[in-house]
Amino acid sequence: MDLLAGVVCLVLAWSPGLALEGGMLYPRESPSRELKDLGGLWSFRADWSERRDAGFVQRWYKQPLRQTGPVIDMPVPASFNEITQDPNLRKYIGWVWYEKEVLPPARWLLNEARTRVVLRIGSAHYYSIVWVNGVQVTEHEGGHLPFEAEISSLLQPAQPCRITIAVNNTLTPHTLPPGTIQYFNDESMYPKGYFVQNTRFDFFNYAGIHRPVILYTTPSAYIDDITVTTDLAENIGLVQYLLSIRGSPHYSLALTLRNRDGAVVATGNGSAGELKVRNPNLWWPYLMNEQPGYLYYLEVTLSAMMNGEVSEDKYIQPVGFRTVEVTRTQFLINGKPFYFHGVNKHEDADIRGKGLDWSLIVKDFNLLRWLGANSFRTSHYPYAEEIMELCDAYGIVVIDECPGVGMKDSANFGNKSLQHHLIVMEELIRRDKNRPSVVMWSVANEPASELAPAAYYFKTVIAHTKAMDPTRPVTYVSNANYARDQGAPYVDVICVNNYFSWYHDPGHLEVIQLQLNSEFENWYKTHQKPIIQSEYGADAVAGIHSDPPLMFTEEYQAAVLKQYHTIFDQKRKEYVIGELIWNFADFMTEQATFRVMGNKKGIFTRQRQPKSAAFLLKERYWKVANESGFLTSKHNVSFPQSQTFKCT
Ligand code: GCB
Repeated sequence: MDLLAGVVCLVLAWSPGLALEGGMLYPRESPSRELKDLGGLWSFRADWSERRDAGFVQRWYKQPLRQTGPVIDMPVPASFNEITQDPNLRKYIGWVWYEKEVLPPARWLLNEARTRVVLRIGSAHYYSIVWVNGVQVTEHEGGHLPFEAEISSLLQPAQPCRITIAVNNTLTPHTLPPGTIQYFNDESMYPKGYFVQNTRFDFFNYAGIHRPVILYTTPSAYIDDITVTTDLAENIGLVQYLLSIRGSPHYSLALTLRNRDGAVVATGNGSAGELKVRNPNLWWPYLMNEQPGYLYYLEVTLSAMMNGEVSEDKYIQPVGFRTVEVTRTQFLINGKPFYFHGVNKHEDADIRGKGLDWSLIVKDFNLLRWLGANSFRTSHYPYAEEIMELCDAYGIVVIDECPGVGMKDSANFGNKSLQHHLIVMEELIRRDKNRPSVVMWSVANEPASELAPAAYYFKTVIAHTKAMDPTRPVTYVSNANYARDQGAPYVDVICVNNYFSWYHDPGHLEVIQLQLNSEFENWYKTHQKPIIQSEYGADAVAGIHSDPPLMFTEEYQAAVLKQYHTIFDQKRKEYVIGELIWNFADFMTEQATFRVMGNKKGIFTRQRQPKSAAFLLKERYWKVANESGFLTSKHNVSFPQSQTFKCT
C-alpha cells in the first residue's frame, strides 16, 4: 500500500481556483457502485399560499406530503408546467414540493459494509432544498447542473426513506438566467396580489425536476473525482490524470487504460501521472473520420485500508484523445481545421417541457446524423449528462454554454451576479471537463456587452474559466456592435448572432449578403480572431407557403438561409470557422404578440418533422463535409454504438 501517494493526492487533486467541495463524477455502475433510479411518479404539491411560504411555516418536509394537504402525481423527470389542465400551474411561480418514499436495498445498510449512499439530482430548476426523513441534506442554486448529498446516516434498515425536494422557479436580477418579479397593485386593473415574472430570454421558463434523481453507492473510501487531459506528441498519445480520493488516507491506486475492444494499452498508479499510448486512435468529430468518437476507458481501482481490511472502489472514465487549438483564422481539432456545421438546440418538447426523455434524445441525434451536422451549442444552458455522453460517443462537437442568458440590465453585472457566474462555471467545468466532445466554453449568450461594467465582468469570468480549464478556448455569444462590445477582447473565438431581413429590414432578403459581409469584415478587422456565425435564421410556420417568399413561410426561411450561405462560402476560406442554425427545432416561449405558440425558427417542427429548410441544410452540410476532404463516402460514416463499458 502506497501511503505517501494518498497524502500527496489529497493536496494535488484540487484544481487551482476551484472553490467547490468534492467531485461530480457521472454515476456509473461498477462492482463497487450500485445505482437506483428514482424516476417515475412523485407526490407533488404547489404552495399556493400568498407568500408561497406555507411549506416552510408548516414544515411540510417533516411528514408525508399527503398529510399536509392535497397532492397529485407528478412524473420525474419532467417540467411540471404542462402535465395538468390547470393554466395556473402552467405559469406558477414560487415553491413546489416533490416527495417520494424509497426502500434502499437492505445490503446497503449492513453496518459492516459501510456503504456510502448518495442522493443525486441531475438538475432541478431553479433553486432546490432537499430533505431526507425530515432532515435537510443539501440545497442548490441553478437549474441545469447536478447536485448531490451523502445520506447514509439518515437511512434505517427496513424503513422507507422519505425524500422531499422543494423547488422554486423564481428568478432575480442575480440569478442565471436573471429575471424580475413585477407586482401590480391597481385593484381596478388586476386581481389582488397579482404579479408576473419578467425575463429577457426567449424560451419558456419550464421548472421542476428535469433530470434523473438517483441513489448511488460507493464504499466509504472512494474515488471522489478524476481529471483527465490528453495531448499528442508525434505518434504518442498522452493522458495526464489527477485523482481525488476521500474517506481514507491509506490507499493505493491502480489505473488501466483499455481500448474500445477491451485490450489494455497502458497502466499506471498513484493519484497523479501520465499514461502513454503509441499510435492511439484519436477522438474525431463525426464526418471527419470514419471512426468518429473513438473512446478509451480508464479503469481506476482504489484499494484502501479500512479497519484492517482492504476495501475496493472502481470507476471507469471514458477518455478521448484529441487536441484543440485556435489560431487567428482557424479552429484546429487534432491539428486539422475544423468547420462547425451544426445547430443550436433547446431541451424542449410537448408535455414534458425540459424533462429528460430518451426517445427524444435518440431521435434528435438521428436527425443530426441525417442532417450531416457535426456540432451544436448547448443554447442557452448546460444540457443533460445523458446527452453529453452521446456526444462523446458519436463525435458530435459541443460548445458548452452556461445559463448566462437574458443579462440585459446593468443590475445583472454587479458583484452578486459575478460571484454566482463564477460558481456556475466551476460547476459546469467540474461536470464536463473530461468530455472530448466539449471543445469550447461559452460563458453567456447575447449579454448587454456594450455596457461599461461588462468589460470587467467578462474579463473576470473568462479568466476564471481559463484558470480552471487551460485546455479549452472560451467565448461568449454576442449580438453587440463590433466596436462597442466590451468583452470581445477576452474571448478566443468571436461568436456573432444576427437576423438580417428578420428583426432588421424584415422582408428584405436583398440586404443580407451586404450586411453579413460588412458584419464579418468589421469584427475580423477589429479583433483578428476566427468567427462563428452562432445564430441566424427566420421563423417559418410549417405548412405555410408563398412564392415569392414572404415572412413566416417555409420558402422565406429557406431563402434567408441561402443568402447567408453565399457569404459563409466566401468567408470560410478566410476566417469564418462555423455556422450554427437557429434553431434545430421549434420551441416554447412565453406568450407574446410576435410568437405563434413559441419560436418557429426550427428547421424541424417541435415534433421533429422537417420543414423545407431542413432539406436545404442537409444538402449543404453534406456538401461542406465532402469538400473538407475527410469523407471517402457518406455511406460508411455512421454513429458507433455508444458503449456502456463494464469493469472486468
Ligand atoms: C436570439 C437569441 C435566441 C432567440 C433568437 C430569436 O438572438 O439568442 O435565444 O430565440 O434570437 O429567435 O429571437
